[in-house]
Amino acid sequence: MPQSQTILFPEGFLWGGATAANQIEGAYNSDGKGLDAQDLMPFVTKEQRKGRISMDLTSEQFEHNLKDEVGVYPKRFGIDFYHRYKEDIKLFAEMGFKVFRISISWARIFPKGYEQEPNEKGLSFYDSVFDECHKYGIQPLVTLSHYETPVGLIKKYNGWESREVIDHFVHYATTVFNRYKDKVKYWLTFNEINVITKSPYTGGGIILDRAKDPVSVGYQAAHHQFVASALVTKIAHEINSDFCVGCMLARSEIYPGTNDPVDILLAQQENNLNLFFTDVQVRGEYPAYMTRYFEENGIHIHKKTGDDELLKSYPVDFLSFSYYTSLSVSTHHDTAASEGNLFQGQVNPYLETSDWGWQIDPIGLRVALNDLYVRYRVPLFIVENGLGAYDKVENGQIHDDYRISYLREHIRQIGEAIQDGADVIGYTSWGPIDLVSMSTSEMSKRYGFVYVDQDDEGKGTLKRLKKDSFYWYKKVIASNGREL
Ligand code: BGP
Repeated sequence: MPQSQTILFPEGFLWGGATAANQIEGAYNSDGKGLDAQDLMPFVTKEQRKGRISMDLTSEQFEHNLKDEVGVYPKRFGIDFYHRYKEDIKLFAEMGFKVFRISISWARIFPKGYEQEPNEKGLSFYDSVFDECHKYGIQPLVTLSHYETPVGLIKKYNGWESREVIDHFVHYATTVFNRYKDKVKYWLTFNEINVITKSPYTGGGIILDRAKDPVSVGYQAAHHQFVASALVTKIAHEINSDFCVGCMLARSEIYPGTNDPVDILLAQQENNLNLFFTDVQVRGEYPAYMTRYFEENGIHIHKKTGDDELLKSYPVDFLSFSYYTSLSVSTHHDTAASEGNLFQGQVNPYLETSDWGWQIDPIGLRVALNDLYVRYRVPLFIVENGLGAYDKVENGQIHDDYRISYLREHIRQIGEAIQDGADVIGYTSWGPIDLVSMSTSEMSKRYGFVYVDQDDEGKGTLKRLKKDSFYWYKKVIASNGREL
């Protein structure tokens, strides 16, 4: 397969790293913050997962975890970014970051999610974070909702099951758009919006056994998020015409496991189920294949008059996505399932896997970029990609050549896709500093260029150490991707 000798990234390419409030901040109940969905997620060991990850809570688990205020949930610790953001942003600046992706914790701004008046302490925390970024010429890229539905909205409405949550989200988004209109240009509405149909609690604060129609609730909630996203895109542009608002999809290129036409069709259908979300958010309409899917699966979506026009009128400005792995599907063999953070497929014998069993497929990223660009013709932004691995500290050093090689190969394929013609505007690797895992709440699943001395129970000095990959990524950014 011919590969370019020199990979060329466009001038102004947005290099950086991506995080989420619930995985880094800690201080889960400081300065008026309310609890959010992620504060109640328990620690899940590898043995407990047995290859499948549950990111949903039953009513019983929810009530139980809610009463437990002793902090046994490691996510609540984060990595103390709330108090150490200056030190951390300085490290990102040293690597030359052009952009830093964070989420605003909704429950820091509106502790229950539905108040009228925002919590000033929450707002001023993000003021300080953005100011610190700008001190070094780093653009913040802000996710409005990264699995952080406030617990108040879960209790009152069962989260995004209810249409009423749209108004509260719009109020929250409008508040932060106004407040940060001169500090933030790039916004994402819902992190990995497609997760809501896989894991309604994580994606939308929905407790399944409370849902009126458990079969339809994921897609119904997705509809509410589409409407919310369109409304805030409209408002964002009214507040500042320079704002760029993107959607965010968990993307895994889905391959047919064999060349049996039945498998080709299956892969096409699975890809459509994944891309349905961006079809709505970028093209502004429900695709016909979903009408059939809904009918065949007994899914009923309630739309209000005017919803379709709204979706059509306010599509997003760019498409962002996470990419960790590809998936294979086949009707033929029932081989072991491959793992992924949220989606499972079948083992692809051509691919190696990470310590957590996620298949590593850099070429799949090139395929994904090319497919997305051909389908949508809008700017693309890879806002998550990285390798979760165990790291060893030896004499204060971390030799993470495995991470460097993972990232190098993925970045190389981004360069190839750019040369294939895809319009790619940026790349933020996941977890530039070690953080708490989303799916397992582990600390030992590390993604960072910067090591954080903390174990799975939240114990450690929290000292930050530069890994070998820190110096490597610095070189990559300084050479605008020429030196890999
Ligand atoms: C994505 C989430 C992130 C993140 C990442 C890695 O799906 O948007 O929040 O954590 O996956 O997953 P994990 O932390 O489970 O390794």
